[in-house]
Amino acid sequence: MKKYIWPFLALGLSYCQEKAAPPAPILPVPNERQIAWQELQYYGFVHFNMNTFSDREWGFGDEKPEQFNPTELDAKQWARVAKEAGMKGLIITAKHHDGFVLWPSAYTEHSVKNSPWRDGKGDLIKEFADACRAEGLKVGIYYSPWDRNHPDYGKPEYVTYMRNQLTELLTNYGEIYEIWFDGANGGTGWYGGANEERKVDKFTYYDWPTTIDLVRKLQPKAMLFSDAGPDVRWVGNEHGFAYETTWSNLMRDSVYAGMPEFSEKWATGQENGTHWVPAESDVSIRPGWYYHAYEDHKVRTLPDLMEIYYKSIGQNSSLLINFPVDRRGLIHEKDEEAILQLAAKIKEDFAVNLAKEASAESTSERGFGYEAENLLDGDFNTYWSTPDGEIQASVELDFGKEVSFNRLLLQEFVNLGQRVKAFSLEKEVNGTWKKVANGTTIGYKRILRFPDTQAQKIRINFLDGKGIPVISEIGVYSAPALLFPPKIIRTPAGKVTITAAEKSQKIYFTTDGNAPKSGENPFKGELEVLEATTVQAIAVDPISGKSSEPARVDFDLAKGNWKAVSADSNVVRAVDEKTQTYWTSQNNELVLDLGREVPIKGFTYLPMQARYPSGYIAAYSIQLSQDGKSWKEAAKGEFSNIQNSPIEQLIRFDQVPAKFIKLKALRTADGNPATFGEFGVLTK
Ligand code: FUL
Ligand code: CA
Repeated sequence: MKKYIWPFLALGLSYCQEKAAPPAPILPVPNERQIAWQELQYYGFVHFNMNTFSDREWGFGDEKPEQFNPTELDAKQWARVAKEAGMKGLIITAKHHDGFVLWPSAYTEHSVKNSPWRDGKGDLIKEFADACRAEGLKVGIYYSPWDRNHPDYGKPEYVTYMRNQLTELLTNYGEIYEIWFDGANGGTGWYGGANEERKVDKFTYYDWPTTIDLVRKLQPKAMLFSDAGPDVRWVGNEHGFAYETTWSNLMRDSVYAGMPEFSEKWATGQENGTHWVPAESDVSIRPGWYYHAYEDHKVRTLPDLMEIYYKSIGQNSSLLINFPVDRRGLIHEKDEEAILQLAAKIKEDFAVNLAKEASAESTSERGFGYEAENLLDGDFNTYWSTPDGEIQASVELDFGKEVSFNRLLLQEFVNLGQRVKAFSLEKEVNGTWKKVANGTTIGYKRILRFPDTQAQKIRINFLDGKGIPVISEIGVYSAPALLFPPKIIRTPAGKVTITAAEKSQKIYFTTDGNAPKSGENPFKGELEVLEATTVQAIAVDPISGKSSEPARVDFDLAKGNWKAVSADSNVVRAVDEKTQTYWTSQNNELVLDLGREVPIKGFTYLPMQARYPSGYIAAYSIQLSQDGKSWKEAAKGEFSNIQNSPIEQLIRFDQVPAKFIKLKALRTADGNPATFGEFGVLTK
């Protein structure tokens, strides 16, 4: 509306025209601490402590300080990676459930001061804080209330211990931006040698109000995280996903840290929540929070990480990605590579805000100072709003020419409360409006993803809310397709499916060993592979024409006609072509009837891929038979390093025709019954 006014006239008007009254806040609203924090959005976790050396996720508490011995620890490397990844801060596990502390606390001997690291003179919290600040990162502290080492855990004395340690942490290391209180408490522990289960009433035992007062006194700017806040809440899962409807409002008084029904009932926040307690999505870049060499091949892929980004930051939540720092004391090369790929892709997706070049008009405007132009100025603190009572309104953007886009970003000026409950995006097609996408809540930031669409004019309709819309920013982007080698999988019956990371992409494939080419042999969903065949495929973005790197799977015999010989019906999980399922064999062997005689030249064994490994075969014997009764050993040997690297093992031997095959575990890595993630026969 204002765009036709000459600059001097606008200037004159701004002198004589008073800014209209701002919208009244809708409670709850964020406090100053929360307003400063919400801009950070993206920061990192460092899980590095005793578990790194005991190879556990939850240490029992009986570990010895001598075990803590990183060889090349360099907190500067952590900070450099986090900074390059675009993170704004880092949070370190100063003390995890096993009780070992990373600083020379005066209140315990269970600390770095009794470890070989830096001859017991090290202070990792100091090194960490210095490294972060040198990179301009904010410093955060994770402190586990549960302590499986401390003899007094469960008694009032322990709560004093906890406060003494918090006082050290919050006094000696400069400004702390977030303090992270974990809600986990499994009960059992070493507890100074008592070796027992200690249950505490999580609601009353820690006397949180007193601890919160202490934190406020020592670090008035620090955000306090726990399931229940008070400043920032857990998102309720460890996948890094917030919800399509995510409120920063929380019925805070109904929630306490560690309550069992939290995820189901409270994690999304509530429209009528009484307090401002925004969500934080925490997720590890690997399955575990702590480093395990056996997860080196399970670092999250770029599509996974992008999904996390859009479902956390894109759904009104901050994002906390964890680095399981390794035994050297470094962020592993693979984790670094993955996080930098994510950073590059985010940059690419949001490189150009098409809305910046557009003109904006709204169906209704609050008055001077709240114009639709405020939506496009890149400033969160300027916003568009409507007259009191006008909850429904639309904003129209005219790009001046047809543009192609697939992302809509909206920010509510939540400093006046979260309001929007429903909105939609439409585009103009020959004079009529057609729906493109819609959403529910917005909050600090909401990003909608939808297939590429073209238009010169779009409009955003604010359809329902707790009050009039108060919107800071609109962004419209054309994110280049995520080109990733497609996934190639097969059913036991031999049906092959090939899927790309994004639906709009075309897939081209080959089965003759040649490299797939764009435009040649498109995948139409019909492919059967029963014999040894190499399937290769690429994904091609229809708009840019760009191709992904090829994916390649060397299939061998399909497993549909095989019969696993076992009384346990779960045995099928060893040959179901699913890498995530596994079978545990009580007699340490897997016997298969292949249904016909085949020329066997070897086999493949995929160890179980589930989170907590058990029964990896470390030494094997492979035996063949014509009748399932008399067996002949075809090969025997070792799967070296399987514990640390549980990838598919492939063993070849001289061809033998056989109808039956048996894989026998001579030894498992941990002595537990043998497990089989997936077994295959090689004929080529
Ligand atoms: C959980 C803990 O039990 C995990 O070990 C990890 O620290 C994660 C961030 O929080 O509750
Ligand atoms: Ca603005």
